[in-house]
Amino acid sequence: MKRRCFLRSALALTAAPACQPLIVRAASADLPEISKSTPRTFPQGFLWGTATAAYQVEGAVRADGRGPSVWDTFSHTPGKTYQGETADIADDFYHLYKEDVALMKELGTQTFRFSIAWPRVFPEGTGRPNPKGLDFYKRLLDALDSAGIAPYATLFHWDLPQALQDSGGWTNIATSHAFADYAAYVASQLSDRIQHWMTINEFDSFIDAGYATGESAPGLKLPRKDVMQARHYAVLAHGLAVQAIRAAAKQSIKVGLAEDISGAMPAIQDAAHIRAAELAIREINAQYITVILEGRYTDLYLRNLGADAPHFTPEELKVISSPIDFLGINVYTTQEASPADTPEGFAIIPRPASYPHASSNWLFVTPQALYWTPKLVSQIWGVKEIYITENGYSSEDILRPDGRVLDTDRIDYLRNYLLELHRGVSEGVPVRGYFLWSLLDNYEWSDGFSKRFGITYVDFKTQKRTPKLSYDFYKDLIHTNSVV
Ligand code: PNW
Repeated sequence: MKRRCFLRSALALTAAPACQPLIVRAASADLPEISKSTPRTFPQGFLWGTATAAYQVEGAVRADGRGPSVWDTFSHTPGKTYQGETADIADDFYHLYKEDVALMKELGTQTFRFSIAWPRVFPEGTGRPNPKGLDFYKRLLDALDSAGIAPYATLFHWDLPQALQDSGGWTNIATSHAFADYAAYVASQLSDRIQHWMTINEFDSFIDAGYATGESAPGLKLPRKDVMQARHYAVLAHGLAVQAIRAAAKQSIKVGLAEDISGAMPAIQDAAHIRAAELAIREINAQYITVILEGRYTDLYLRNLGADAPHFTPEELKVISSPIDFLGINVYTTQEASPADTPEGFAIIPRPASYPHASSNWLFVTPQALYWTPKLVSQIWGVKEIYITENGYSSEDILRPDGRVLDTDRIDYLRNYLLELHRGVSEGVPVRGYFLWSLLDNYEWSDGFSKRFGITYVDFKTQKRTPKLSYDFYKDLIHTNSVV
């Protein structure tokens, strides 16, 4: 009772007469001034940014000739998303992008990661491009340029043109070639203004969740063999696009991708656990990052799949492993590995029920993910340039009557993760920049608008933007290039 009284008084949330003596003490002038903790400063030139994706923010799904994507179909299918919510309007970024670029400028970010909607550029997936769709990105690039913010563009963040899905989507190799053609076209049109390109965002989230569990668009539950083949065609699409972008580019550009690499970290820091984490990262990412960086599927991956293993050719493996200039990793969470006497040589420790998580119940709070994931990736594969292409937190944000959103749990999450990132960078892990997910609350896929990841609160009825306390936290951090 006493304790609660103190807290209420200190925060001055309620006038509680019984707490008066404590308020008097807090206001007293003879308290010592408490110093800040030592700032952990990032290297000069470290890049700070925010990230978004087309379908999650743009809205305007029928504007200027945009064709339907699998996400339009999926979100309009009853029972697929939270309360049937769709991103028909979302943040209306298509019309409000100038206001949002102003928010970025005020924040002080040097970079912005966004995705280009394939169905805006090729409404049917292939065939004739739609110049009006591309014009939107030219307008956005103009606004970013005036604000001095460098664009980092992703070509595919899950919004596959529905027409391609109608002929099998990622289970059809024609989709891989269509993607390369789309990538070549966009690069030919925009590479004079965009230096950093990412082919694909998070394979697992549109292949495994789209074709195996059905939780994401197109919402299918296909036999394992078909899903394994779709995985292969998706990494093939990445490789073909890397080559296509380079061939079409008008200036020296950098190509990479953004992968939600399944992380693993040592449960405790001894040599055996570190080794287990190393083995785990390579093996549990065999189907995506490992084949992209090594040009081969691991023996264990192929053996475990048996007759369901994908069909592939040596030429395809060469294409898939086309050299990239940087690796983008989306880092939200990780899991603990320990050594095991199994063919894999590692085991993933099941999480205790009390493991803390965000509002999204998959987002377990593991700050050390930002230390271990980039460190292991750089050391296992010799990657020289890494970006954290996403990191963020869903909070039960409340817009208070005074118009503020005090998202202290998000701040705590970001501070702890960034301290760990700083630890790695100080030890030489080659991370060049960090993109916070997300600038704005937005459409969180099948969770609809029920999960808020933004550092800016969005009222989806009025489209009013309200920077949260975490926006101020990030602004200070960028301004000082330090986490404190
Ligand atoms: C990423 N998981 O998705 C996506 O790139 C974003 O579009 C998305 O809004 C953001 O993270 C937040 O969810 C993920 O289950 C979805 O581990 C699910 C997982 C990870 C990333």
